[in-house]
Amino acid sequence: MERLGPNQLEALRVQRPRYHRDLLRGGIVHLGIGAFHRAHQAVVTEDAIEADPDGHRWGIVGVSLRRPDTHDALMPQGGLYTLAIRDGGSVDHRVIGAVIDVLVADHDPEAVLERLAHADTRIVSLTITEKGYCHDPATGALNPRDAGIAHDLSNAAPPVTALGYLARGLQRRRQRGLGPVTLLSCDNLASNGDTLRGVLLAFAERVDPALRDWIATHCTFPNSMVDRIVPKTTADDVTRVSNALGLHDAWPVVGEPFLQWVIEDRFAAGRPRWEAGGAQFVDRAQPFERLKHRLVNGSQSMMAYFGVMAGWPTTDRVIAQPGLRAFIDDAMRHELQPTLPLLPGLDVDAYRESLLPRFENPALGHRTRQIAMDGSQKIPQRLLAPIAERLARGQPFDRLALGVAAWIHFLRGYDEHGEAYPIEDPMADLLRPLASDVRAITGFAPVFGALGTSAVFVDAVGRQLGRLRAQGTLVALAGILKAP
Ligand code: CS2
Repeated sequence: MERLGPNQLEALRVQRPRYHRDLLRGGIVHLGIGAFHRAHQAVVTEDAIEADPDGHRWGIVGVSLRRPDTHDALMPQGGLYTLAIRDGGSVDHRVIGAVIDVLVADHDPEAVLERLAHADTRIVSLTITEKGYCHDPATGALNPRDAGIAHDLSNAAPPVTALGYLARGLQRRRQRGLGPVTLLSCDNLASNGDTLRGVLLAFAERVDPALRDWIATHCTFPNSMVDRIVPKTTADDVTRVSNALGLHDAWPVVGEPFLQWVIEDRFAAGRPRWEAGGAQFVDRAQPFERLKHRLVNGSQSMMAYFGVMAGWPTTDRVIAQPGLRAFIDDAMRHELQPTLPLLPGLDVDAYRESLLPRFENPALGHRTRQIAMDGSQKIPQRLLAPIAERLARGQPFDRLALGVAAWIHFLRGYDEHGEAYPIEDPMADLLRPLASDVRAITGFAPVFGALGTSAVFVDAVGRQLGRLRAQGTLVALAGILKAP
């Protein structure tokens, strides 16, 4: 089968770029060009380029820190790839053209630094996953003990962390007298822009206080909420998409129809007309972040740990269990939704009701093991923050405590059928030895913070963990459904 590439665009029978790709310039540098970026921000950018006569300024230069796989798959295709939107039995294909180059920092660090310091670059966006911020998950502050940060602060070249690249790239911009840039985090962190600003300024301060001040004055860090379920692309997806296209696409992306992007409109050097692709601009994104991190991601994490332990490999299989569906619905309705701030103009009940159908989309195959990764970085904003708020108000939180207990249970490394799985988490080595003792693990401050000192919290999690261990997931869930 012939390979997808710029020469085939005219003949494609699916939606394809409706603009002159050769005019595109790299206004955006995106760190962490994984499937999520390619199915979310890049698609909204594609719409913006098409809608704006001046849109060619917003081509995307993607950067992978270490892995060459996206570069190796996309560059022989001239940056083109297919987005397959799957909803139950229906599928819709679109070839996206917004990515003009992919750099691999490990192979060519100089090219990445030069791109950050390029006059065309106006936005540096990030999907580097939660752990990429090298922060203390409980507080959001930079963790100077992180091995990558310690390496990058020691001036050893080249950098190994995203923060190291950002600081060095911005240092070059400053030295060259280049204009400001916007640093746009698109990761699922609480106040993601503020968190990025905090860790980057703390890092830059240690490099050179004048650099810190330059960044604080010249760069903006809008908070944003991003949402689209994008499972890891499988070999089967590659075959199915290539067959549908009639051309071999080495690395398409697969996603659900739903897409949401809520961004604070604070851009230092302009931005694409992302509204054309459905992005929503607001003064404050944090209320939307909370809505999403708690209802969508909090539910997903709970489903993931129950699913891995009980042997349900995908979220649609989890939600197909009657007890599970009722549990997630109850947890959202009674324990998560009541913690949300006011969201003027949003029907939160309708939003919540739309989530179960998204989780049970059978065409996605969203793997519970994928979501279960990096729990130490996810649990704080997804489950612990709402628990802390309920605890402060004297409200019950047994369902969320069961969710946290399921994560701790998962850390033992084998499921209820005895099958072992790897714990993929940057804090795995620290957490695993603590996981057998609820007091020890909840005392682990980088994840639990002050919540770990609450006897009410520790007892509640301990009770649910005891039930999971003694009775298994299904019985423990049935028990909590009967609780008042
Ligand atoms: C998931 C998210 O893997 C995970 O942690 O919870 O990737 C989730 O699917 C997205 O945030 C949905 O927008």
